[in-house]
Amino acid sequence: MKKVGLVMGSKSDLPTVEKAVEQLKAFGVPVTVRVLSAHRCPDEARAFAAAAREEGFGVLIAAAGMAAHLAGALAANTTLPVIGIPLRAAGSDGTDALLSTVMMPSGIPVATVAIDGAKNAALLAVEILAVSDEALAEKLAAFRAEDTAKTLAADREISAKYN
Ligand code: RP5
Repeated sequence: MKKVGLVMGSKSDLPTVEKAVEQLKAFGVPVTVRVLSAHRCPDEARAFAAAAREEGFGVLIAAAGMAAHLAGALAANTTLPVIGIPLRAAGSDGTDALLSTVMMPSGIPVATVAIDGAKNAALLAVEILAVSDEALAEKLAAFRAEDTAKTLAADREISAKYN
């Protein structure tokens, strides 16, 4: 199976990014986790993205806060799909990172999830890999069915209490 490369701009991003790592591991998807900043170590970030396809990655996820150029900088150096997670950061509600991540110029796409949307980033990465992996697609279907069952159980509980 292709690997997911999960890159964060700073170690301070880890508490949010860990949710994506956990979700990928729950699906049995191999993940490599790195700290690579578009601003503080641009050469290393570029090299990681440029070598990613050859090294067996199928999708990259980039999480960054503030002037969040990481996802775009990785996307500029690979034709693998790149998913951006804009993050809240100290003194920022995340809207700066959201716009920095989502507003890519034409030709270099970044699939951007919600602010702090680490779980959805992982699920989107799994969906991309599942396009060519039937076993993974079956796991996704089971995950959705479980989610539906939980919501309907909550509906029964709330309906019994209030209706
Ligand atoms: C971004 O700046 C990082 O992704 C992080 O969200 C933010 C702050 O980084 P630190 O100053 O905490 O290292 O590049």
